[in-house]
Amino acid sequence: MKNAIFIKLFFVLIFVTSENLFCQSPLITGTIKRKTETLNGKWHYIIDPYESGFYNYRYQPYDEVEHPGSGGYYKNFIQTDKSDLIEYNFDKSPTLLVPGDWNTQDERLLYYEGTIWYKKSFDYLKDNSSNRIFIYFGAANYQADVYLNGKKLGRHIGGFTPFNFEVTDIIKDTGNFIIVKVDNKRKREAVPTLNTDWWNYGGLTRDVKIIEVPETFIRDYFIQLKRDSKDILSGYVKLDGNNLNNVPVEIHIPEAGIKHTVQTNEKGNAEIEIRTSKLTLWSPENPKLYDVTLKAGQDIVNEKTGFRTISTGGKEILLNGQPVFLKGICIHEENVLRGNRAYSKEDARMILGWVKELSGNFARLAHYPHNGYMARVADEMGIMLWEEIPVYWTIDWENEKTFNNAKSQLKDVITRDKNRASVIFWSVGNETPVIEPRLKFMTSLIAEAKKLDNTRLISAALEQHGLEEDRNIRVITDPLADYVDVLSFNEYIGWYDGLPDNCENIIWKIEQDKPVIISEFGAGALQGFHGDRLTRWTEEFQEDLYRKTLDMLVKIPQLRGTTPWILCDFRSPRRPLPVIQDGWNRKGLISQTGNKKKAFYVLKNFYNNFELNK
Ligand code: GCB
Repeated sequence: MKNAIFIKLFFVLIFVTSENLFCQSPLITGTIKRKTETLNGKWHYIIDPYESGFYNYRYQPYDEVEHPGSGGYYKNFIQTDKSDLIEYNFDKSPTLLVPGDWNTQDERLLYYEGTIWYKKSFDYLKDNSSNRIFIYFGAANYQADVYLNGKKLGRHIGGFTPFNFEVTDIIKDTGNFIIVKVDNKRKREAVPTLNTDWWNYGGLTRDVKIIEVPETFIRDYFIQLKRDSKDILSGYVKLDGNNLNNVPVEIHIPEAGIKHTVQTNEKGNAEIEIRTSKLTLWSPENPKLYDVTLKAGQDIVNEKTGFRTISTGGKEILLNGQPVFLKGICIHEENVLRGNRAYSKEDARMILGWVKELSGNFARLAHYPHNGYMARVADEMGIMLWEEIPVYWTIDWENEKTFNNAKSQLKDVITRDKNRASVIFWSVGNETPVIEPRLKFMTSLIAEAKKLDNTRLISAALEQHGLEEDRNIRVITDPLADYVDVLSFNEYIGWYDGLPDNCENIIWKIEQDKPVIISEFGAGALQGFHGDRLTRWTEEFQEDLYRKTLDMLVKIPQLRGTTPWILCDFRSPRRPLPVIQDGWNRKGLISQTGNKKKAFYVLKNFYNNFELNK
């Protein structure tokens, strides 16, 4: 009897911990200059809409049953005897390029939502036998189950944030095979949820690489100017490994004459606080970056890093203490010329180059974390950024798992980009409805963002409303407005909300004493389609809307920035109108062919001439 209870308890324990058995390692930051080897390139793939490579005929996951047989794809069974029954073969299957969405690499996959299996073989020789090895994924949309050499490493949920697994004990010098099941099915409880206005690109959409580090290494560090201070660098360093206590960590910024050592505690953590008076602060006019090196034992991390302050005071946004107007534009993570997901440094240069051409100094990376190159290139080019998590429209507000999912996406993007001077905002969502459970959800995310990083501004793209007695009087009544540092809202007056002439009648009554950013406005136009200013989808309609909207917005006394919707046309299944849309949202200022529409020049002209009355 006692034994039976014990056995029961044992199984309960296994069940309770099984979610954590296969778990990711904490995220490694500063991966750019570490010792890495790319796993990008061609990966074999198998399309598996019924997930028969994952579940047996009783719908049990092969990787959880005692006798998986030869069915589970993760084992990569290969026929060795002529009588062997194996109904798949990765090596004879076609290949997809990684990084890259699958939708645009195989005609059958344009609208595909489901599971695809990826496989790559590789050899890997360690530099040093005591070193530790991780496999790092920039992103996989949406759920990834990862296996190395037939062993499950874990599962990651969320399509736009990085994750890594330690493989030190599994990786071999030769003959490794990594298999990833990627599933991009949309789900009600997911983040984002079922309905969005962008393409559900699936696959291993960002870089995949091997990272090799010493036994004890710098897993994470944060070094930025302390909130409201121009002469104290502060943050922390976190080591991972065996000998964590009392390790000296050296922080070296030669150009600023900084050489400073901190000692870790028994958990391998150390606080950083360094006084300095020699820093040239980062700004769009002078995007100064310093070589920052951290050394702990045998580990070295080195990154180009800028330092600046960002804060608000009354209706001002203050960059390095000076009022600034954010001349921005929204961006989706697409290379419009290829018509697919953007993933490279070159893509980032092209996209942010257009922001510069627009005379912009700011970009809103909508509506999910973009790849890590964006913030690095923005650092170099001097473009301030708004980064966002996909808490979009109709999230499952009362579901705790959904909240935890949103929270970990927030944590991961902050972990990845917190040392980038270009990033000045963390946004916790877009156009979420003003209902009770959502307020708790959103304010908890705001609290989390502040806890992780108190040096940046927090916002969310809210909505505005017309008063019942007079629809032309526009107000922000959302209680979330009290929790954000900057009041940002979207408005589509002239497109979804009357015609552009209506802009002249609008009266803004914004009671909140906070800077205001118009996080979206816009109109659809097919590049090359011309007509009068009242004909929808013409460049003239869009141009007129931009003129009238900007005239209207400058009357808002607290206006401190605009990010119209959007830099480039982008793919969206919500947009089927033949000839005009054909699956593209046409609110871009730049077309599918890379041509600028008339409204591009209206905005450019506005940004060139607008000066903040200080
Ligand atoms: C919005 C959304 C954005 C859409 C846009 C549109 O308010 O935030 O994701 O794509 O409107 O084009 O309707």
